[in-house]
Amino acid sequence: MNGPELVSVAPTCRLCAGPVREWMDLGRQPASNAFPRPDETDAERFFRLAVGICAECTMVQQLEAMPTDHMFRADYPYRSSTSDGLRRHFEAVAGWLRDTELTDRADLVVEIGCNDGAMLGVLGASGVRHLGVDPSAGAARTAVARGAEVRVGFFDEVSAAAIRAERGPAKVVFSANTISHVADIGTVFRGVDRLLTSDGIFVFEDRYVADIVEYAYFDQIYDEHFYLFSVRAVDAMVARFGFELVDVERIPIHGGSLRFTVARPGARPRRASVGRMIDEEAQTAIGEYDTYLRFARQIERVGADLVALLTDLRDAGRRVVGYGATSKSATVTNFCGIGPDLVPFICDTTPEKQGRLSPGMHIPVRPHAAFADPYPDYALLFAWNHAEEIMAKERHFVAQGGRWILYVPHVHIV
Ligand code: JHZ
Repeated sequence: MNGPELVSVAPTCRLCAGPVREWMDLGRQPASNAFPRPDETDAERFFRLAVGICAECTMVQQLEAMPTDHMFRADYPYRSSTSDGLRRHFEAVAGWLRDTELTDRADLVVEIGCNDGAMLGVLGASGVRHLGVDPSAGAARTAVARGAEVRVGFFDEVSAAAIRAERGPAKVVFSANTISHVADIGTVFRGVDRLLTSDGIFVFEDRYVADIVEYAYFDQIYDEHFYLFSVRAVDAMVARFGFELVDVERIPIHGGSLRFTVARPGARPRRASVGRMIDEEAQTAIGEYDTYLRFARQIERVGADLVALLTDLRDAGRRVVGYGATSKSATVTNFCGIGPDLVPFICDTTPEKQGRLSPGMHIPVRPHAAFADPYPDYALLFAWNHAEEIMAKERHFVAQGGRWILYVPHVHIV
């Protein structure tokens, strides 16, 4: 076994230098999207997945960080378009930006972390001036095939300055499920500062910490989700980087997310939604340490219940298969110690994950066809955020007696 690889430790807040109080240690964890081949397991890297909250700005953040270039490599396997729901969501985002902001032929949109072009491909097809920036060459190839233009690499002040020099300023900078992933988040905001027009907007979507706590989505905590955003903490963060949070909206993605709209101070009216949500967070104590301590106790309970259920099913001779080799499943399996003895394989539609092993616990990942060959007795739904879509698709599994196991907000069988 490799020892934990401690890369960088932040006893103080990455944003305001206030003290960070740890509330949960989820143990030794791998990079959640590094699926090793069976002969590559010795090269896996681990870190201590510990989460805390800043006593001053209330940003929830990890105490140690997996290095960015290890998480987001050229062969990063996640693809936004593997879910119909996400594809429809990004088509809607593209339509909204095109109709409200990108109305002039000269307007430029830059997407940070464009992945396989689920959003940008739609704008490209509409003739909108655009550029995606993404470190994954594999995902970028698919985006390009969809008609999007992509620069392979990270977005920071240097690449942003180069984009501005080549193409001029951007009216919109957009990003989904990326901004919270960057521990050194100042590089992103300095890049946006270089790139954005004086009246432009920076729109980013990310998971909402209040939903994670309320519905016990503890598996949304993994290496890539370095920060868990609240409105109050993001409001303070963007102000620190010289911007203003002008709007915030709840969106039903990945179990509960927020769409933040940021502008230069005074450039856009600040909508009432910002103050209203900050007040709601104060009423539900979302910025308080004790809220997270209670959440940590709930996580321990869910983990113990899940292992007990899987052990009972195995001992009773029942077949359980994992469904969806999500990043989230890395947290669940490594935190609970769930390996191939309890879940012999996970099926997943992503070709880049198939034939490989799950990070850390080394559960084989098989193509979707393996699910019905033959159907298991139980399917452990790691992709619970796509439950509606998956359960509709897998009606036959249930019709012939199969059952789903869910572990959020508590362990239950449906
Ligand atoms: P899904 C990733 O998280 C990583 P993950 C990242 N950090 C992030 O924030 C979100 O995405 C946006 C498979 N699947 O969306 C495909 C099926 O097999 O929950 C995927 O491997 N059959 C950037 O990985 C996985 O499940 C299906 O029918 O937690 C879903 O991954 C469907 C719908 C999915 O994100």
